[in-house]
Order: sequence, then C-alpha cells, then structure tokens
Amino acid sequence: MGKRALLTGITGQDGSYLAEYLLSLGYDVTGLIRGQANPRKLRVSRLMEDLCYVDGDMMDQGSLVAAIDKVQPDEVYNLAGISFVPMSWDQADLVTEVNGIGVLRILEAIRLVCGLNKSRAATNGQIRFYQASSSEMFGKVFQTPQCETTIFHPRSPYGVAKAYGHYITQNYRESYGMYGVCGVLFNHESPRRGREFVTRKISMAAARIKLGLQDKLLLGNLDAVRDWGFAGDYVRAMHMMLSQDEPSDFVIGTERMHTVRDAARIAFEAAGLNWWDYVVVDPALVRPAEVEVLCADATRAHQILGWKPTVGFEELMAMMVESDLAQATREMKDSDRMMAINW
Ligand code: NDP
Ligand code: GDR
Repeated sequence: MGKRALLTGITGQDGSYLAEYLLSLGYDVTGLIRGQANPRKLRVSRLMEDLCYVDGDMMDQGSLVAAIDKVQPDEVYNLAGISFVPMSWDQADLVTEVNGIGVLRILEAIRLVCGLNKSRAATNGQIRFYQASSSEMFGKVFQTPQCETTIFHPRSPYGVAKAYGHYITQNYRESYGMYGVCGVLFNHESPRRGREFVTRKISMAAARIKLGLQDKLLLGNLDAVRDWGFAGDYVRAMHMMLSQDEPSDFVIGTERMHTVRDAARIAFEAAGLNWWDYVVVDPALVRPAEVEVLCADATRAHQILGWKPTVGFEELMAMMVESDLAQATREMKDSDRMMAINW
C-alpha cells in the first residue's frame, strides 16, 4: 500500500504541484478543503482525478482533529495560509490566526490523534509534519545571503505569524519528539501563481498588452530584490525534507538575485515589448515596511538533501508569459463567441 499524505492548501499553487508530485510517487493524496462549495476545488480536481478530499479549516481545531483522524496520514504538509503579504496589514488578526495559530492547531491535532505520547516514537504511527515557513521571516536582513542560522526580523504581520509557526513547529519537535520540519522557502512562482503576486501580475500584463487587452502596468517598488524559483522544483524539496531520518529545517532558494525591474524587463522581452513603454510606478503599491533584499544560501539543502533547482529565472518568466498569452488568447476567443451569440 502507498503512503498517505494529507495536504492543507491543496487549492493553492504549491498544493497543486505537491499533490501531482506525490501522486506520481504512488502516494494516496488527500487535500483539506475549506468552506462551502469552494470554487478552487474544481480547478484542482480538473488537474488531478485521483485526489481525495476532506473538509476542514485552519481556524477550526475540531475540524483538523477530525481530518487527521479520518485520513490517518503518514505525512502532513501544511501549505495552508493567507499568502499575500500586503493583506496582512489590512487583516492582521486573521492572518495571525491562520498562518500562526493555525500551525499550533494542526500540531495539536496530530498529537491528539497519534495519542499524546506516541508522537515521540519514530515507529508506531508517527505522523511526519512539514511546515511552510517563509523567507519573509528574515525581513530586514542581517546578512545576505540568508541561511538556516540567519536571525529573523520580520517586516509584516505575515512574517511575524510565519515566525510563530516556525518556532512552534521546532518547539513541538523538541518538546514532544514530533517529526516536524520547516522549509524556509524563498519566492517560487509558476503559471499557477496567484494573479496578485508581482511575477504573475507582470507576466499577465505583458501577455495582455501584447494582445491589445491592456495599456499599462502599475507596479510598486521596482528596486525590491528577490530570489525567485520555480514552484515545481520547490515541492520536490518539501518531500525530500520529510524523507530524512532525522527532522531538521532547510532553506530553499536558487541563490540568484533579481529586481522587480528585471522581472518586468525579462517578461516584456519574452512578449517582444519594451517594459519601460508600459510600466508606471504607483506609490499606493509601495508597502508600509518593505523587505528590500532576499537571497538564499541553500548550501545545506544541496549537501544533505541533494536538492538543486532546474529552472532559471529567465526560463521561468518566459514560461509564465507563454502560458498567459495562451490563456488571454482563449479568453479573447470566448468573448468573441459570446459577442456573436449576443448579437
Ligand atoms: P496560495 O495562496 O496559492 O495557497 C494558499 C492555500 O491556503 C489555498 O489552498 C487556500 O485555500 C488555503 N487556505 C487559506 N486560508 C485557509 C484556512 N483558513 N483554512 C484552510 N486553508 C486555507 O499559496 P502558495 O501555494 O503559494 O503557498 C503555500 C504556503 O507556502 C503558504 O502558507 C505560503 O504562505 C507559504 N510560502 C509560499 C511561498 C511562495 O513563494 N509561494 C514562499 C514561502 C512560503 P482556499 O482555496 O480555500 O483559499
Ligand atoms: P512577496 O511576493 O511579498 O515577496 O511574498 P510579491 O510577489 O507579492 O512581492 C515581491 C516584491 O515585489 C514588490 N512589488 C510588488 N508586489 C506585488 N504583489 N504587486 C506589485 O504591484 C508590486 N510592485 C512591486 C513587493 O513590494 C515585493 O518587494 C511571496 C509570497 O508568496 C509569500 O507568501 C511568501 O512567503 C514569500 O513570497 C516568500
């Protein structure tokens, strides 16, 4: 029988890639779905027919206990989160509940379902736990590049909540002997990235401007530096972390730095356009406290996990623009068809 994995955040970017990857390895994969008739469930079930689902919400302790009890997983990947950093200034309480206390709730659920003390035993039904930590915890960085021992200085309520989730996972490992690991992942993108994030906002704008559907692209801080990789590469690292004999935390990134300006230049070039003809800086999009520079030192992941990224930044942006050109073209055809019907 294959191993059983329970994924929170199955309807998100990482959940969809990780589910595909684990299914390809022969796992039984169950995704936690929240809400009533969640519209994003349809999107993920179209991608993968073999997925199972269980109801639950990171805000609801009982639902997490019930989900783990029902699925009896070997591995839990906690990818659920409110992942858009600017939202954390507007709804700090909610983001703290989901991204911070939510981690405590799922750890408690695992501990209860395992039997309070059994979580110590490496055999006998121990459930392995992966926590989606973030490079946002480094925030106002003390050193560049950032590695597993770099001090945290989060700059947003999102980063603060993620730091809580990180420390509570470490604490449950140390207090109860739980197999819990934190992947400190740097930004990772794909054609499935949410439209609110800067790379996808840029790739969509390049495609839509190329097709005459949009005139301008409003951006905030063009000088922000990030280490952007491909989500498909990063979900392999999550599984590698949970496959180690001893639980420990890893930084995952490409070790390459690019500015938002670079991202715009590369994407617009991929569409055959000059970015400076279309990009307009909107001060309203500049954050109250910015994370200026992030770049991973992923030496430990290379040496211990044998993990390496396979997709470079130029290739990633080109892949996203190509996908958005195809999608925008489909949307144009659909709207032409609708016009014809309406006439
Ligand atoms: P997405 O925003 O694409 O997905 C977030 C997922 O969390 C969705 O499935 C969403 O479900 C779910 N979710 C939100 N609130 C709740 C809740 N209350 N209960 C249950 N599920 C909930 O994020 P990504 O896939 O990009 O990221 C996955 C995780 O990794 C997140 O925790 C993010 O913070 C973290 N991370 C991401 C990085 C990145 O660059 N992508 C880097 C480092 C960390 P629904 O469809 O119901 O809204
Ligand atoms: P980030 O990703 O905040 O790093 O969090 P995002 O793509 O939102 O921003 C990256 C950088 O681009 C600058 N920026 C803009 N950002 C957005 N979204 N929109 C704009 O118009 C814009 N203009 C400039 C931002 O100021 C920022 O510096 C992502 C999320 O996936 C988190 O969940 C995750 O934890 C971190 O990556 C690692």
